[in-house]
This record gives sequence, structure tokens and C-alpha cells, in this order.
Amino acid sequence: MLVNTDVFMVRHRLFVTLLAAIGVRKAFVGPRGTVTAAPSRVPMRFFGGGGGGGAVAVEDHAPSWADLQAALEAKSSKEEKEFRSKLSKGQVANAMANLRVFDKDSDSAKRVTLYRDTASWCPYCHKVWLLLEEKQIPYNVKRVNMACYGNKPPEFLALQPNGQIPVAVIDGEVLRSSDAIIERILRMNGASSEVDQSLDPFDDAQSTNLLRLERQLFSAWLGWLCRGGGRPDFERTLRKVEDTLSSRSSGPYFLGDRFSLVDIMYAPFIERAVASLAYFKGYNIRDRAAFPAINAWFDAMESRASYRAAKSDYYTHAHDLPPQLGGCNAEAGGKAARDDIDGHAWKLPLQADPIEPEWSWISSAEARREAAERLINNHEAVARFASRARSGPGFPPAWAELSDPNAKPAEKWISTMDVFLRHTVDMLLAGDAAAADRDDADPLRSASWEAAQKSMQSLKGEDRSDLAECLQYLQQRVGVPRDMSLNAARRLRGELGKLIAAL
Ligand SMILES: N[C@@H](CCC(=O)N[C@@H](CS)C(=O)NCC(=O)O)C(=O)O
Repeated sequence: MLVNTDVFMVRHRLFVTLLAAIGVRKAFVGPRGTVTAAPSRVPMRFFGGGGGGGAVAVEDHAPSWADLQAALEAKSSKEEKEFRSKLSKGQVANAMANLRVFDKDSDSAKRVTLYRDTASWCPYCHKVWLLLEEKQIPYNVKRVNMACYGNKPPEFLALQPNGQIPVAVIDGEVLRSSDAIIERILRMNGASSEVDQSLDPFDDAQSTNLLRLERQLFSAWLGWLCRGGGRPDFERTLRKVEDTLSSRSSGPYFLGDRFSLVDIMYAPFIERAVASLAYFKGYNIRDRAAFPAINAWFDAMESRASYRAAKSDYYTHAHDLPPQLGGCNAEAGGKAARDDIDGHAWKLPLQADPIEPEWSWISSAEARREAAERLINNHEAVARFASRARSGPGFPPAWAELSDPNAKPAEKWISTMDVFLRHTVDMLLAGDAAAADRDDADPLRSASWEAAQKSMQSLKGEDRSDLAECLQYLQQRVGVPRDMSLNAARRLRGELGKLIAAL
């Protein structure tokens, strides 16, 4: 057994995914129906059309979806234009991928099905996901809810009566724990025998000790995170990890220059420790001066496509861990970090040094296009989702604070949300991206903001605050990596925040 803990066993129920669970994609031609590269700004009166049940009255000054799609296309790289088609063919490493084939055909993925959680929160699924990606073994993904945010379907419970994830079906064999799945994957042929051998740490004493240290770090982390006290034990163990990594002269990984399963086993929990200890305790593991070797390890991990695709952000972890763990212990020293992670870091103009470092491999322009692309592709479902802020909580409630799978859309808000989602995409795309992070001086950006203001001004007083609630509901539920990268989420949350502040 490589690992043996069930601390992540969940006790609760609930949650719903934002873009993923409701992610049926449909082509939509906007109200003006014309496709032009530069969005036109002819206002359109929109009193109740399509909303049902007396839709909220608003003037629509936003570009159409078709205009926005064209504006995105005009700015997109070749790789970005191919994203959706490659995603559906299993050729992109991304949290949204339900099929991965690498350089093989789709039939090759029939051998392996991985059941992992819908929201990409589960650390045990995270390890298996990383190993499949690194070995480049074709696989299918089936998604099930974690107990803290929903129910599991009977087909899954027939495979796994205790409901735990991950589960994998490999060549017809059902494997019901991450250890069993990992052991099986290690025996399969991947991209090449060199990769396979390099990843497999075998059963030598060094690897066994490293994996034991990982479990010690895990226990010390939870000891401090979930209860008062425990900081000295955690710091001692983290120091051992730092010393171990700094003793490797040949490279940044736990086995020096050799990336192996040991790194994969550390990744999910150390990532969660970084995020949660920053948020709940104000403790910064990403302090390069204090932990140079650990940070060099993160740099090396962040150069890998597998790790990038599965990487979450501090906000998502800060809110996904408490329902999984039954609560986390917040210390006063974490207050500034909590304010930053829960909103200050998204506020426009974007501050240069948020508590959570931006991902260096995604530029501001790419991040804005990524966020815009996700909304354009899923706008109908997102508008319905956000409108739930005005329909009241669903029943029964969920344990995960940002989840409410039983909530119903507020039909009268859907068409108005659609208008403001289009404004949001317009604001994400308008003008120069780096300038957009700083201010609205760029004339294109000023024009998009003026258009959004006109739509806002057409709303009745109480409708403005209700709309702000819908936008905030959405803003708080953008999940990383489920919906998009940190850099994209930061800008989407920022533009939504700008609208919210003006309402
Ligand atoms: N030892 C198991 C532990 C797996 C585990 O604890 N999974 C949690 C999620 S992280 C789970 O399935 N909890 C039930 C649920 O959330 O529905 C393994 O390594 O696979």
C-alpha cells in the first residue's frame, strides 16, 4: 500500500458545478444576428423577451453572442481556435476533458475508465489523473459528485458500494482505491518504456522513506489545519521536506532530476497545504527565501502539462476543503490572506503581488480569452445558473457552502443575466489586455464599460441590487481548474466585480 488514509472521507452532501455539470453547449445567435469582428453597439430594448414569467426589464446595449464569438476568433491563436475540437477528440490536457487519447485513436481509450469527482476537488483522483497523463495512457473520464455536493448515480454505487472515489475500470477489472489503481497503472505500458521506468519508484528504501515523509506531512498539515495547535509539528515536517529536496543535487524533484511517482504522490496534498495554510493561518509555503527547494520543486512541477491541467487555486481549495474535512480552523493571522483570496486579489485594477502568485505560463491576454471562451461556449447554462441567486436556496441544502444542487433558476432573471454575461465577455476582450488589467483608459475598453453602464442604468432600483446578487453568485462559484485557469478566473471574477460594484 502506498497510502492508507481515509481522512478525506466526506460526511456531507451537496454542491453543483457551474460550467461543467450544466455544460451543454449550444450555438446561439445574438439579438442582432450579425457576425462582425468589431462588436456593434446599437441598443436594443429587451422588455421581457424570452425570459418567461415577466422577465426583468432592461435595455440591451451589449454585443450579440455572434459578435463576441467573432471578436474572440479575431484575437485567438491557432491553438486556441482548435481547443474545442481537440478537447472533444481527447487531444488536450484539461480538467474539462472526458477523453484522453494522446497520440492514439479514440478506441485506445476504451481500456481505461476513471471515475473522478465532477468539481475536480478530490486529491486521490488528482494523483491517478496525474499518473495517467504522465504515462500517456489513453482513458475516459466519468464524473460523479462528492458526497458534500451531491448524490452518486446507482451505476456508480453498483461498482463502488461505499461511494468512494476514485474508481477505475481497467480491462474490465474494477479497482476501488487510488493505491490499487496506481499500482495497476504502473504495470501498464505508457508513452515509452523509459517514461514507465522513470515514473515507477520501485520498492526501494529511498522511495519508501519519501512516501512515508509525505504521509507525515499530510497528517501534520491536517493536524494544524483542522484543529488549533499543531503548527510546530507541521513546520518540523515541512523543514524535513525542504531539507530532503535541497539535498538532491541533480535536480528539483524528490529523486533529483528524475520525475517519478513520488512527485505525483506529493502534489495533491502539498498543493492543498499551500492554499489552505495561506488562507486559514496566513502561512506562506511559497516564500522562496524560506523554502527555496520546495519552491524549485513547484517550479519544476509547473513546467509539466499534467500538473498545469490539474492545478487548482487558493480560493477553490479554501472553500472545497472545509466541507470535505468537516471544517478548518481559521486563525487571526490569516485574516489579510483571507481578504485577499476572497476578493481583493480579483479587484480591478489587478494588484501586482496577490498572495497567490499568478501562473507564469498564461499571459493576461490568454487569460482574458480563456475566460471569454468558457462563457461564450456555455452562456445559456451559466445565465440559468447565476439566476438561481434570486430563487432562494434549494432543498435539501448542501454541505459545501458554495453548492446548491437543488436550487432552481429564477426564470425572470435569465434574459437579463444574458445581457450582462455578454457585457462581461465584451469587457474581458475589449482593448489591450495588459492595459485592461490596470485601468479603463484604453478607448475600446471605455466604450465597452460605457455600454455596460447604459444597460445598468436602464434597470429599476431594486432590480440593480438583485442583478448584483446574481453576478456575485456566479463570481463566487467559478472553480479552478474545473471551469478555467487561475489567471482566467481572476479576470472573470474581476470584471464581474466591477459590474457588481457599480450596481
Ligand atoms: N483510500 C481511498 C480514499 C479515497 C477518498 O477518501 N475519497 C474521498 C474523496 S477525496 C471520497 O470518496 N469521499 C466520499 C465522497 O466524497 O463522496 C483512496 O485512496 O482511494
